[in-house]
Amino acid sequence: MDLLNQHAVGSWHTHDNLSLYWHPDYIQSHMHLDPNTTYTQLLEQLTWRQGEVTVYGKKHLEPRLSTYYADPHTNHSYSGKRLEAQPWHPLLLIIKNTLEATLDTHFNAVLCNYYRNGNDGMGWHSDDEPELGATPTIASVSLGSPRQFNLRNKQDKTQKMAFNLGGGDLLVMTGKTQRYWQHNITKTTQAIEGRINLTFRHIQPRI
Ligand SMILES: [Mn+2]
Repeated sequence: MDLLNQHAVGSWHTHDNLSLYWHPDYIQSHMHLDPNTTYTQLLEQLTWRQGEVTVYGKKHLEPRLSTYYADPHTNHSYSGKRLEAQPWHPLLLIIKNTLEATLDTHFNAVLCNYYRNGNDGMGWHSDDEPELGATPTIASVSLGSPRQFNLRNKQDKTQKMAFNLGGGDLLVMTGKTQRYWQHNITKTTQAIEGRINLTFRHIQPRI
């Protein structure tokens, strides 16, 4: 796969249509940003909202806050929720530009999620909305407290993989990962601080 340029030093995890690239401490080593400062800046400066999603016809408050920044006219929706594109925040733009250089790809949107504590999480799902295309590359940057990120095969749910994503880590999902695998963030009773997750995507224009 021609995804990465020669400067990337993370590791690939590939298995049965799963295609992941994990680069711990990416923010520190590649961008020379302090992950704690970056976390605090984004927590204070992004316009966080608790969204409502429709799952099996019922409306729920999402157990996390989120916000969406993107190029103009880049519409994105999931679980019956349409995301309103806001103009790029300068810090998100810096991270986007660095990721594009590392991964030799183009992103035009970022869905940002804020897990306030261990009671926030996200159930099993795939990022398989049609506007992402058949084989999306999604680059996820974690900031704040480490959280466990799990993956399982859709057909054979005994096939699993887990990552403890810490502040500054980059995890890229690509290839057929969204088609054949699901992911989640499990809730935990441990007393933990918040985590911000920036998921950079490329939304395909509507034809
Ligand atoms: Mn997801």
